Parts: sequence; C-alpha cells; structure tokens
Amino acid sequence: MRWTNRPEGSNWGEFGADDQIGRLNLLTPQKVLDGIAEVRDGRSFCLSLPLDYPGGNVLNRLRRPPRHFAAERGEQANFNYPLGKDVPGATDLVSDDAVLLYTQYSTQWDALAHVGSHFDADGDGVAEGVYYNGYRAGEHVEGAALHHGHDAVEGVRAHALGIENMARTGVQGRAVMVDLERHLGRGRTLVGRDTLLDIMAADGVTVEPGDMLVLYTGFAGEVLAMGGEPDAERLHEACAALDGRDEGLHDWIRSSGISVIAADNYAVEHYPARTGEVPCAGLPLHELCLFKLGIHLGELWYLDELAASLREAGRSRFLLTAPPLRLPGSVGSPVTPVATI
Ligand code: UVW
Repeated sequence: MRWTNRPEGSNWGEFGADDQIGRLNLLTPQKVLDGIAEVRDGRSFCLSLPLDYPGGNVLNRLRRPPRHFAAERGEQANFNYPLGKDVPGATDLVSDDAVLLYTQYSTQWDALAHVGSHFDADGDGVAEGVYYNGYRAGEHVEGAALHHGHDAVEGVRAHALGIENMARTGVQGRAVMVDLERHLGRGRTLVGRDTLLDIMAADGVTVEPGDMLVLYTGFAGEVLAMGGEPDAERLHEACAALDGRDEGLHDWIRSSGISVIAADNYAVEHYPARTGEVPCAGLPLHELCLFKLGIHLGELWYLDELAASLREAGRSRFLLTAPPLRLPGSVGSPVTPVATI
C-alpha cells in the first residue's frame, strides 16, 4: 500500500491497491452493450474542436496551439519527396510530419496524473505531493520543462496514472447528456447539485453506475464562433460550469457511480482557479474527480450538433467512443470523441 491515510471521501483502494483507472472500472462490457442499444439510426457526430482551437494562448497562457514540422530526411524536409530518388523508377511522392502538441490545448482528456494534491498520505504529519490511489509526485509523476525544442521532451513522464491506462480500456459505452444550455443559456452560471438534478428531472434524464456523463453548455460553440481569436474575458464569463465548491454536488458525483465526466467548457468546473480564505483546492472538482475518485475529466468537447439532434429527438443517451492517444506517460491527451445515436 502506498498510503495509510486516505483523503476523506475518496475511494482509494476500492478498485485495488495498484489501480490506475479509477471509475473506468465501472465502464464494463455491459455498459458497451447498453451504449450500442442506444444506436437507432446510426448517425455519428465528431465531438472534437479542430485541435488548433481555441487559438492563441489567451485562455490559458501556458498552453499553445500545435506547431507542425516536416519530418527530416537527411538534410532536407521529408515533404513532397520523390521516392524515385531512392528507389529508381518509383513514381511516389512522400510526405511525413511531426507536431509539437500541448496535450491539453483543445478537446482533451485529463489523465489521473494531471492534478493531485498536497496531502499526508503516510500519516507522518507532513503533507507531500500525491495523486489518485497514493501515487507520489516525483517518484511516479515527474516532469522536465520544454525549454529547448525537442530536447527535454523525454524528461516528461508519468510512470503511473498516465493517459495510456485510460486508452487501454477503449473508453466506449453508454453516455448521458445533460443539456444545461437549454435551461441556463450562455451566461456563466455555476451549477450545483440542486440545479443539476432539477434540470435532469425536467428533461427526464437519469444516470446509472458506469454511465459517462456529458454536460452541454454551449462553450465550445462560442469558442468556434470566435474563429481562432478567442476573447478570454468573455469566455471566462460564458456558459455554465459545475460549482466545484458545492458539497452536495460532490456527494452526488460520489454516489452516482458515473464513470467519467466530459463537458464542452474549459475545465468542467469554473476556470480560472479560485481559492478562499483558508488553503483549499483552486480547482475543487478536479481534486474530487482526479485525485479522490479516479474520475477522468474531458474538456472542450464540441457538442453543439449532437445536443441539437438529441434535443430534437427528445433523447439524452447515446453510444460514446472516446479513447485518448495511447501515449505512455502523458498527463492528458487530445481526443476525437465519436457519438452515435
Ligand atoms: C487546468 O487548467 C489545471 O487543467 P484543466 O485542463 O483540466 O482545466
């Protein structure tokens, strides 16, 4: 055991001492069958923004848009390369590229190694950096900054809780959309348990253990409409976000058995991070989900067209297929989720 003291309200150890996928354990083969049973006419929806959106780095100054390079072929770019130069008589033209991609710039999954906490997991009275299930900062999750192009990339690794653990499950099953935008419009509203449950009741939406919860707020649609030049001030006040400080919401997430949460807004909960009078999590829902319960968070998913179709059909459930990249050691991943209805 990596811990003797587990955080209050956490589920550490309940899926095994070495578990690295958390609530994805509840996304069982039966949940895949349940998802398939929701497919009626076979229409599929791409739930990703173009990965160069939002645009710039004004929403989060630390994350930058993708940069593309041609792969090298000796001294030259391996682009539009006539294969006949190497293989006499070959008529092929070949192009290869490389990309410098901030894994959480656009439509993405957070790995469980993305956010941990300072917590006294071994009960010696000293808080240390810890992640879900007691994995340690430094020992299991370590990083080196990208200062010099490609050179430092090998230093950035999560030896536990990396996104490849999520990828291995396939991330497929029944998802349930809660259409917050329909009820709350596109101004910033913090959604606690009562509002969430009222909206679900009004729309006849129910969730069962293992379901993937998908929240539609309209945020990514606003981002897309800004054409790659996001207005950060407007977006920080736009659309619904979960109220990470609502303890009732924490209880509901804990007891609902939902396997993951994805939303089309920036951080599922209110972002930028906030703190109160006493030291506390700046992103309390990240702390609850990633650190305490092992619930992966999907962010900046593009949901407008799916939401419109589900609304029109009076439905909320669909088949969701959303594996991240199987990129060992990464603390997040771009994703191209596909919904089928
Ligand atoms: C942070 O901003 C810390 O993370 P996320 O992408 O999960 O919102």
